[in-house]
Amino acid sequence: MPMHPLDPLAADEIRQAAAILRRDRGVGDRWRFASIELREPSKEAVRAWRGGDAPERAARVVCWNRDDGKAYKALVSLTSDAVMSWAHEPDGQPNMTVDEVHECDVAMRREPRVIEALARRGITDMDRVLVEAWAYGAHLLPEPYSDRRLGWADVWYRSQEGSNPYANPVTGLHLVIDLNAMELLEVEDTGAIDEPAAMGEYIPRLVPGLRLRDNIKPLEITQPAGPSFVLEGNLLRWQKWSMRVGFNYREGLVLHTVGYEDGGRVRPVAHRLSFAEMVVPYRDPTSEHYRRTAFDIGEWGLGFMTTSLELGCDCLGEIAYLDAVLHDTAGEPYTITNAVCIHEEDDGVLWKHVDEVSGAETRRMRRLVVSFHVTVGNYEYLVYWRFHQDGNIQAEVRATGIMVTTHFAEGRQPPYGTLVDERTYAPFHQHFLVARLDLDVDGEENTVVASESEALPLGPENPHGVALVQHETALRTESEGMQDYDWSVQRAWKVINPNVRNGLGGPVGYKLVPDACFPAMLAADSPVLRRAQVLAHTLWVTPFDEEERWPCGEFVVQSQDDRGLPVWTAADRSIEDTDVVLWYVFGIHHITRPEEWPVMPVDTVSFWLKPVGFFDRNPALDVPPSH
Ligand SMILES: [Cu+2]
Repeated sequence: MPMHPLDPLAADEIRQAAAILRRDRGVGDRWRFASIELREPSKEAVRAWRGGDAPERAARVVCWNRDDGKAYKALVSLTSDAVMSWAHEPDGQPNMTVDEVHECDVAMRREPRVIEALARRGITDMDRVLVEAWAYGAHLLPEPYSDRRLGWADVWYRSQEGSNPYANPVTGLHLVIDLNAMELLEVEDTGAIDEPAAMGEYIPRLVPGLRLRDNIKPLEITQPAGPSFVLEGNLLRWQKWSMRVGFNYREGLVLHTVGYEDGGRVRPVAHRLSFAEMVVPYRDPTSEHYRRTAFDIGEWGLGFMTTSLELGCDCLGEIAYLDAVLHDTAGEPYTITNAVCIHEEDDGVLWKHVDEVSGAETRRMRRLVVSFHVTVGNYEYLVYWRFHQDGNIQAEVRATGIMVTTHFAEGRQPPYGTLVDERTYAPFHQHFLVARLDLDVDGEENTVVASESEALPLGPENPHGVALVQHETALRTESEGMQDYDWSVQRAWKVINPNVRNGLGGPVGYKLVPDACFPAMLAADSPVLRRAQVLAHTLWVTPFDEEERWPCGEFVVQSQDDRGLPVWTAADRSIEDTDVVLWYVFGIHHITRPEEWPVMPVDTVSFWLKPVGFFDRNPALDVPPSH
């Protein structure tokens, strides 16, 4: 199978990119590769590509020298085996890496000061200790070390072999670590000694008195003739939908060139769909949690955090899997097997009517699901893109895993969290997800329209008070594109192509149907909001620029200010009748519950993209009856 220009970098390409920088830029043993990914070709190049010849291939690379702390961004041509650009990046730090977190855990468990602090608490088996580094925001960096690459760490303890470390936080003990020197700089120790409180185990053999339900009969999904989708390399086709499946270290799954076949041709819907940032501020100012703001995409990377999926557990039915190829900090590739799951699901009734004379017509709905799962420390995020027969697209995210908890004095109620076990509380926090939606509705020249309802006042034209009208307001500039959810007018946003008309005379369009949006509830000058100004609005709209990928900036580790959306939109560019990108903010306002301990049942949020005048009528009239 010839390589497509949008195919992720293969293992030998990753190796080659690293080798070129070692050869031509003196990248040595003391350096780390933070990221090596495909430099995606332009839209023109993708459209023009007709197969055959190997496409021009290039890699984006971020690496840094541990000795002087300097980070560089490089563009490397794999086709011509040369460095195309190489630039020092003075602001912020490259993303956190799997290697550092692991090396930090190993090194800190050998530190005499850590061993001593734990011994005072009666913890002596260092094999059962977990030291987990988190990234800093610039405003919290301890003064004497603020020019270094730092991590701060929690300490956790497994009460027995193989048990859950997050069940036992070591209260009052935090470490500040120079991640380049892997040197312990400070031990913050309140000396607190807790009685173990929580029953935080979820593995059946470790849960006291647990009896598993025994009245569940097998439920099997079989597709004797195989699934209805076709996967050729990374090209996925299913009924009328087609798309290319991509993957990178940061966004994880990326869907490219999403189109719907209609009237014998593929009509473009989206050029690229992904999750571009995720911000999780903990809303607890106490000493255990005030630093705890995670940028799960910018700091950690959904790709790097992706876990292998297992048939029958993670995905049920006739599954096709795609592996993902990533790399370690030495630039050596490795494979995550079964990283992306592709399958189809029955989804109940699609449409139905019962007529007194002709009887019932019912169609069952199928949907195509492309999904992946990530584990970021204690938490899991499960991401599902679902494509429906009626042209709808749903993006769903499920949060699960183990909540962060802290011991709390007996008989009291914590002010910034919920008691979830004896003397144990889980702090409130929020999970903001930022979807990057590069829609191309029947082509690139699109306009975003705010769509609102208004109930007209009583009057001669409206004597019964039932009149409802719809207002459509085109968003012409980036400042107008900063939009907030408004329940009172049922505000939604339509991406229309004013140059392409449907059979009824209107512009073709797709509607972003907002759901799971909530206000940031952060003061305008709060450090978290300064680093993630994207959270201040539900929607941002920008004109497409291939370099504008990360809404809170590329280097969010130790960032002071958001160097993404607020910087780009300061020019207040036109977003009318052009190639637009939507940045949609939604997520979970997580007011913790006892039922979410010791492991959290999924909390599920989603939004929809629905055709609005994209088709002239119900596009699923042609779905055959299933009996
Ligand atoms: Cu949560």
